[in-house]
Amino acid sequence: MLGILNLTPDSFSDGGLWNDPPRAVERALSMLEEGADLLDLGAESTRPGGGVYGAGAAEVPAEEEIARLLPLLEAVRRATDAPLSVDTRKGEVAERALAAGADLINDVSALADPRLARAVAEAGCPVVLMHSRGELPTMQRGIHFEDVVGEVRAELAEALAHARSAGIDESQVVLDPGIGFGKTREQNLALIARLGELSALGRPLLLGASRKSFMGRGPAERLGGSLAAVAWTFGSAAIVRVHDVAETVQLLDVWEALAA
Ligand code: HH2
Repeated sequence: MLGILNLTPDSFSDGGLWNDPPRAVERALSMLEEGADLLDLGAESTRPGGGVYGAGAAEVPAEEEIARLLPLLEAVRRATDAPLSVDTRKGEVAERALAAGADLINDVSALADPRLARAVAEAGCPVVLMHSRGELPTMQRGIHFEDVVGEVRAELAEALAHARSAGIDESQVVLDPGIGFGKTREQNLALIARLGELSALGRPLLLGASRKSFMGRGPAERLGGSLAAVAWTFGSAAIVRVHDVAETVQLLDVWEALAA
């Protein structure tokens, strides 16, 4: 399980909560104590625009993302040996993060920046490639899929082939259907319901459904829906990306005990 640590002022559900080093370290350690296996540090919100989030998140220049991320990443790195992922779309940020001790890169743009692909290929580290269509500011407009699961599967296969052609070994890659990124509520539900069909791609799958807007209500009131998505994908998602670590651990413990 991957615990989310948003080091941003504007993330949709926890913006501004953890953006100073002592609080970030405290939050990181508490998620690990609660049972997170790894942490995902993000210094740029990727809230898509054109839908419920209006204009979406503002694009952050690389220098600003680095200035936000590095002190917090360094502080968390000093405090724990747990694997640390960095959520970024920018090669420059990925290079600095890997040099500062990040273990993997989580790229919601699936290698749109060739410099990020080079950094990952050179480091030989794991990388998450997430599915999305279009640009973040307008992603929730004009959405069209005939067969969302089939098309996401085909586009993730293309992302994997693109990674290989950039010198990244297939064994480094984790794939993610990109819940909430350029998809309607029904399409998000179909991708979660049929996540197992993406196993045909032969790579571990990551699911990021935590507190996403397709569940309706406000972000703080989406715990039940977030847990339902984790429960449903037990067995098909290798990694779940969550805000509510303790609650998710409890769900998984009980689920496993029932299945034993
Ligand atoms: N979702 C968000 C951010 N990064 N990475 C992956 N691999 N998969 C996801 O579904 C995913 C992601 C958006 O959620 P959050 O980090 O909570 O919000 P924000 O982007 O506003 O910081």
